[in-house]
Amino acid sequence: MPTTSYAIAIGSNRRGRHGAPEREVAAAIRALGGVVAASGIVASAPLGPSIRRFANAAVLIQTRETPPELLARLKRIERDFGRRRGQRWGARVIDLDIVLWSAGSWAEDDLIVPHPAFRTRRFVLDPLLGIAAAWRDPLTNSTVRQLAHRAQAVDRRPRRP
Ligand code: A4P
Ligand code: MG
Repeated sequence: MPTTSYAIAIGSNRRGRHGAPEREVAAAIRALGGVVAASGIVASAPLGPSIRRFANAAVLIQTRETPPELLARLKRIERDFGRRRGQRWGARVIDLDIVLWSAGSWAEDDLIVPHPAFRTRRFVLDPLLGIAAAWRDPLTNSTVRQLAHRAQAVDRRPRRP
């Protein structure tokens, strides 16, 4: 495989051996390797049933790995960080999701790229905006900048009574 780029979203809302969630995210960025750009680490309110605040970040990496090879490595890192299985949406020491791939899209049962939920999630789009604003989603043809600004506008919309 020639070298391609991936955008990876990182999330944590549970302490691990590196410390608080922010420390776990920073350690995951170091563990990834091939990182060519990294966002800052932001705090975000949990989406979904978990009540614990998240630390989130996004990075760009360059690698010769195919999407399944990269996913296998991400899962090894998650395991190494002490993430337990069978707690979907639960509190986790580290969550590593493949968001975008420079070579386009990938669809298998257990691996879908672009990540199906990234287009409306500010905890993914806000960090990504600083490092990959011009990256185009191959499915909607929108840039990260457009998706991020749309998601920000939705959040600013007044709530109905
Ligand atoms: N999978 C499929 N496509 C991908 C992909 N592009 N990247 C499969 C990574 N994995 C992918 O993921 C479940 C399965 O999805 C994997 O085994 C893989 O084969 P998981 O990481 O084991 O479980 P999960 O993270 O609980 O599920 P999922 O669907 O990744 O959850 P989400 O959607 O990531 O939600 N709120 C805030 N503020 N910040 C967060 O980071 N994260 C979640 C997790 C919920 N709320 C949050 C945050
Ligand atoms: Mg995940």
